[in-house]
Amino acid sequence: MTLEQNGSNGQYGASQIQVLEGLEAVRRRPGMYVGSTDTRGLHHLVTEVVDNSIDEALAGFCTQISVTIHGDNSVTVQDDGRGIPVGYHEKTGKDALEVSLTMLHAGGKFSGEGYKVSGGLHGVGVSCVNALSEKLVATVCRDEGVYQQSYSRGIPTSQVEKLADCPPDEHGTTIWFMPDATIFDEVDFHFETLVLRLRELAFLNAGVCINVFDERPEQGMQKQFCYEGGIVSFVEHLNKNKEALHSPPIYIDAFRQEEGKENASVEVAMQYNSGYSENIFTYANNIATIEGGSHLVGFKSALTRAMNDYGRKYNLFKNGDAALSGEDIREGLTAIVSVKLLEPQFEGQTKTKLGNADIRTLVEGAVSGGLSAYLEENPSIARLIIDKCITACRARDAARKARELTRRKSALESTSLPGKLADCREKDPALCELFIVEGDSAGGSAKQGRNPQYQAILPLRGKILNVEKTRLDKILANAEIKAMITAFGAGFDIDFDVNKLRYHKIVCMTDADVDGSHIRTLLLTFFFRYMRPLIEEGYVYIAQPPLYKVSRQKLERYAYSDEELEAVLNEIGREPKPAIQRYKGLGEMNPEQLWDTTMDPEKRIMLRVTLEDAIAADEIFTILMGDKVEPRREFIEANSRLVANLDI
Ligand code: 0RA
Repeated sequence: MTLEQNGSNGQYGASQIQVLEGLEAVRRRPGMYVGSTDTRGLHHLVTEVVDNSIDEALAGFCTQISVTIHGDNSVTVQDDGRGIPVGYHEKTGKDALEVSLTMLHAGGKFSGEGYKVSGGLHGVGVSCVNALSEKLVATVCRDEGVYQQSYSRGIPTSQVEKLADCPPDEHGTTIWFMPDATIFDEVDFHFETLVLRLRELAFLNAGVCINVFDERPEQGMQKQFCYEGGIVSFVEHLNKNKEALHSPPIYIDAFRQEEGKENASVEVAMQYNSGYSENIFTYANNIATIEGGSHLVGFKSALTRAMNDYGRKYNLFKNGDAALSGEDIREGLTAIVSVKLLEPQFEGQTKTKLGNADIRTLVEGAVSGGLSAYLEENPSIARLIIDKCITACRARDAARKARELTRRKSALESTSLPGKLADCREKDPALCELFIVEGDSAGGSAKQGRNPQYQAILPLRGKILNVEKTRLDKILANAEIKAMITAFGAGFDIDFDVNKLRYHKIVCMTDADVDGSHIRTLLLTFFFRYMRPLIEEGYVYIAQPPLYKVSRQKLERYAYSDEELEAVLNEIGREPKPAIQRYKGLGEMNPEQLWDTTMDPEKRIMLRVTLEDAIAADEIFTILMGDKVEPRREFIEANSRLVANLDI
């Protein structure tokens, strides 16, 4: 290292040693500063810089941020904030820009004033990004000049130079950097990863516009995120595939002041939908607090209290002293709780639980007051919501009773097997197979065609319930569902115990047509939502009945696809005109044929259902079986190949 490289004034003084020690610490233990050196840590570099721009926005000086991934995998973050200060810095004798980019925690510490709440997960500032970049160039437009300085691995490679005049109305900071490939395991940026985080930031900071560009030739993507509605838009976005009960979402905000200065704020947006799941996301200083914490506790208790107070005040509960539980009140609720505070304490296993106790009081007060006022001002919406909560409460009660009933039933197992079930003689589950058959007539064929030693048959009448659109109590009241639960013998939902399963092969045997594939999806949805271990353990199969029978005199052949039909015809010859029968349903096969083609372990083809990615599967089932038609259509158009292979 040469002296020229060491600083703008060429002095190797105390502050310079401090800088080198700081940068060295970051480079030696990058995980401490950006979390990790894998792809997460890499993307953290971008958000670290963007967080600084967001701080400018929160301070009221920045409205536009753009992030560009260049063709060489370097990144530029540009904003129209005040610009990192430039000029002689007394304490260090260096340029303030150099100090910001090379000294740890130098970020916003200049002014001491202002309300710096962001600063990212680790709050380490741009200097860490600099230390972990092979090259970085900072360009600032302020005080009528465009200033620039370059660095390599955190060490300046140029002086701060004035490049041009900065037009009077312009200001801002541009950071270009190339991540250090000797530090990160992987230096490829993923557009989608950045998009998710940047969209979240745009939602959390109303009015800040974030543009994302991907200049890499094979990508060529551009997105803009700009939400005047902030977290209200966020909630609308989360509910977009659901049916909202009221519009717009409820919005509440409040802040706390001490000695005339704001030191904490809370914003809440919430909207009920017709579904049954609870979706509450909380943030502290723009960081997702996945483990919850004081703000979440404050929100939940205020919500429960405000709803119960309102219901009691207007006599909406049948039983005068009835109270709704928090769970009932949160059914079908989508909410964002976002707090900003001066010194957040992050606790918990992954440091994503907000610890600051005083924030609970702030959130609780704001939500209590804000929600009560909203309910008073919007009586018809209030009634709609309370009604939904009461229904949830009754359904929960009914589900509890139904659950107890199935619990008791499964204790009596053998005597309570469904009447429609033709069970097998074998008792070892590992050897037993259960065929779930569409329709009573196919059920009849299967019962006659099976090997009763180890094959059981359960016929289902018509379409089964779509559990995605049905509440627990109704699901448990459904005859076909009840028959499956008792036949399987392993319970249901939270009581499901795969060790009690009576068959290690559960085979969905449906017609090879659209209805059949719909019924199969309904069955898989039910297993996925309420008996997931069944799929995880690989106990679920899909039978493959043939599509065609080709016969010529005594010769009989089956084909399971159009390609196979061609092959069969080529093989046996088309000339003496073989008869081709297209099976429209299992019911068209006689017992012997069904055994031969679909059930005989020696000859049959069965597909085992596997679970590659539970989150993706969750999304797919929501889209395929949920309420909204449009996302389903879009999904099927975009993934028609994937849907065809869904169960393979
Ligand atoms: C220190 C002080 C001030 C702003 C910034 C840093 C700042 C840093 C970054 C990083 C990316 N964009 C940024 N924009 C600003 C306050 C400046 C003042 O008081 O004028």
